[in-house]
Amino acid sequence: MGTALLYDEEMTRYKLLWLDPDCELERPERLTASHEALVSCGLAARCVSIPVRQATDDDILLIHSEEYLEAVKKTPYMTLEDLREFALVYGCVYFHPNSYRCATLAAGAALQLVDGVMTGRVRNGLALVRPPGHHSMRSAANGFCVFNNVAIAAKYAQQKYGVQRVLIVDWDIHHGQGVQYAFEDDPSVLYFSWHRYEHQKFWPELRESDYDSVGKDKGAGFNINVPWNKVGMQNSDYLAVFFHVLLPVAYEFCPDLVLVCAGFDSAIGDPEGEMCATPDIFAHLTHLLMNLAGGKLCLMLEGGYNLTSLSQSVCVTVRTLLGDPAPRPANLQGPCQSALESIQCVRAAHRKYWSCLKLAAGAPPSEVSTKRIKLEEKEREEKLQRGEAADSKAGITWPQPQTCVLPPVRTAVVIPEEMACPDGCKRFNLSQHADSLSDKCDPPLFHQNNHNGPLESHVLSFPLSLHAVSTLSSLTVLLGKMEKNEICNGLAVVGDVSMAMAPVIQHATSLKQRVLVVCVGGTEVPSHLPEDGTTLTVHISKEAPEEPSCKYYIPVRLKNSCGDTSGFAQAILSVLLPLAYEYDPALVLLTRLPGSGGLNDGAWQQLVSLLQGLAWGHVLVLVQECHKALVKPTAAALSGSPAPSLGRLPAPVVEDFEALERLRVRLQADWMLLRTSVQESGAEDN
Ligand code: X5A
Ligand code: ZN
Repeated sequence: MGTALLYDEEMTRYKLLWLDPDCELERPERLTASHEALVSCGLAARCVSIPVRQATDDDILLIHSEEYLEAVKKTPYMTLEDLREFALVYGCVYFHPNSYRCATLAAGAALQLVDGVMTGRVRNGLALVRPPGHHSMRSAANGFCVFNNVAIAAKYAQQKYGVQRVLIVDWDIHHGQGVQYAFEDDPSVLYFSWHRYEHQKFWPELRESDYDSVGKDKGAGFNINVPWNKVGMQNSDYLAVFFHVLLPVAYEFCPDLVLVCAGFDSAIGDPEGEMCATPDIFAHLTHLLMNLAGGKLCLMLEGGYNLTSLSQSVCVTVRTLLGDPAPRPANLQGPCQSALESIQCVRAAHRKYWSCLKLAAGAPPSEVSTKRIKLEEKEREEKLQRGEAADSKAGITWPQPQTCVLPPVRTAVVIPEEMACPDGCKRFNLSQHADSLSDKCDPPLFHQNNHNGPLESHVLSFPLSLHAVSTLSSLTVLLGKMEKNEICNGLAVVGDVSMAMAPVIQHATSLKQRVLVVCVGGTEVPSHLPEDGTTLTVHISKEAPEEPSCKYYIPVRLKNSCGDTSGFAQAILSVLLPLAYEYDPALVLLTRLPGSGGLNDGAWQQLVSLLQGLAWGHVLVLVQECHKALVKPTAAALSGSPAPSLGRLPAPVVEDFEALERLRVRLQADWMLLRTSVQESGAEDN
């Protein structure tokens, strides 16, 4: 199942015909540059190309009024003066004789993409369209938008395919007020938007873009606004919102389809957004959404006005949709105070609607924010007096997103001979690779054992069966190949997971690389864990100790074992992922130990899938022989199949939930990505 790319050159054939500084950003090159970038890095060729069609009147009327449609239909016949006058009625928008045609193609492309995904022809996709859609309203064009492509697509999916719940994620830097208005009282469409707001000083300057617009009537709780009250937001700020607001709610909502208002004006270099998140962040935003709704993910282009930043972001996004590993999420320093203030406010505003937010803190006293605004204004004035430009948009540069050579093997499995090799995987047993051991590029395995090698003496002092030795040896070779990026990820069935872990950790840390160890189940603290930061261990289990013993061993105690899927999901989304992203490992070792009973396969697959956002996807999974049945689902997740939806999550078990929250708060001093509220005391008090 592939990734669709929808594009039609026709959508480049309209432009601004008069002088208007507010509209000149929205130009045809946005589309040509994005598409050319996809072609030149070979991504377009890897996508399934689905033809674009025009949306019909009926399609457009799903969201817009007849009067408005009729008015737009007349624009192709208008004179320049008429067009100008027509556009003036609305805000921040222009019309061209070809605008109407392009707007029907933009909406039609979104619908074709929904058709492709809903019929199973493709798994996911991106529609590269102009004009954008999320600002347009029932009877009004606005903010470069004519028809609300994504809103139409959501209604269409519900009507044509009986889709019940649609999640719309709007990561464009502007508030898609058109989408908010369309679904404000509708609990079947959850709309999430973050946007530059600056306490209502930024366009469209609407009161209803603030965090306290949560939806109306039956739709209360189904509209989530995250206002950015400062420019310069970074990768950590975006990720913190995903981990602590969007993802927990999205998993609880359990959408059947995810649509994204994919505007890239939220990336660094964009003249509208003035944010500092780098294009690679879109790999992670995309990856983190790819396991919702069984992977049914449709992205429609909205904004994005810096052609370089836009093209890079589009490429990174499509690469991720195709299943390539995401770049390492380097240098995450935790969210800034202003972002934390917004996160705290949103969580507080929504805690009565979502059980995942039930324990969220209250909103910070508004005096905190007032104080900060005053301080900032003073700062700005001083800057201006010193002659520094208020915004230094010009000189912004950033490194090009990294790409890695795709390893020839995605998933290698070390499993008992009698087990069939799972689809899409390569069996990797030492006996079958005996020749490769003498290969020039392979480390001479048995030689390595003698000094500081992977199979250290204390490990070998266990009475090992020949089979166990050969499995451990296979693992060592496998790790070496992952290290060299010849294999992306791996899965091994071992007789004793806790024993197999030690040499693997040792091997990895001897390469002076950080290793994230995730243990699920297990009754005791894993032994042989270095405490010097070369590994970070997160131990999720019924029996995990109550208190962390050091910064790098984090027990997550779920008393109801892992059988409470809500608690488990919360542990993954709001504790494990933030820790893992901040730690930025070079390798992830995921182990499934006995005593993890009750955890359902779907939840396990979610974990396996989500962890692949780290370490360029280098994840090694060890499961104990008693969990042989996990081979198939684990291998599927490792080879890139989306995890199945967890279903509608029940309310979490209170005791576990409270313990998780206490743990998160306790760890906040060491791990900044775990923060969800402004620090009570601190520098800003003076
Ligand atoms: C789709 C989009 C922005 C309009 C900005 C008007 N519109 N100042 O990014
Ligand atoms: Zn925008």
